[in-house]
Amino acid sequence: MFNLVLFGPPGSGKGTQSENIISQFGLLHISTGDILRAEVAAETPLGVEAKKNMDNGELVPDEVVIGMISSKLDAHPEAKGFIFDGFPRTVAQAEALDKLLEFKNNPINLVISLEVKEEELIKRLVQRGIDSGRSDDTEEVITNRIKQYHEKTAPVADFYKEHGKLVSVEGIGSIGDIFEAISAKIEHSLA
Ligand code: B4P
Repeated sequence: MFNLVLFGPPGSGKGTQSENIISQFGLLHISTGDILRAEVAAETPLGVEAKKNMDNGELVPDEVVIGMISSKLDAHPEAKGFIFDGFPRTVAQAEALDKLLEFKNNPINLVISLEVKEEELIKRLVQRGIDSGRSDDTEEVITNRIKQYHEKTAPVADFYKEHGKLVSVEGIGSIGDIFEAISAKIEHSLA
């Protein structure tokens, strides 16, 4: 089993690169952003509550997101590995994930951090907002999402660095070139 965390600020390309990684390495994709957007679209009680956080650029509470991950892991005992996209986003989530995986005897093998400077993140997300109409891609909300990232999510990188699992990949350039750099890190870790 191979478990990978794709880490980075909002708009760094986690979702974009996950698609390539899944098809190349056959890992099962778990994107908390996608799961939450599906709950919002279905207007479930969880989705109605989560939408308030998401539309303000805030994180959804840890216990909600951890519960979602736990159910996803349980639902796929056949998986040969998982790619965690957009999770963990707080140190509490990272600790909870370690506990869930410890229970299954399959720890996180590798954490890839996509490095993208702030002005590029804002440019990409504003453009995505124009193209897709995503309600959390307005300039005001993006500013808060980046603030939340620095306050709550950036410490997750230190958590994995201390555990010797973090590697960085330059996240600016063509999607194909970035994918090649990511693949090299995964191949190295698998070898
Ligand atoms: P997410 O859905 O995780 O989204 P994201 O951080 O905005 O995007 P990502 O990094 O995946 O970027 P993408 O590939 O799409 O989170 C949304 C919200 O959900 C959060 O704000 C939070 O409220 C909530 N949430 C999710 N997980 C949570 C958790 N664990 N705990 C609490 N709350 C949680 O790329 C962005 C854009 O850039 C795209 O338009 C793409 O086409 C473009 N792009 C990608 N790569 C590029 C490249 N190399 N060059 C140019 N453009 C590129």
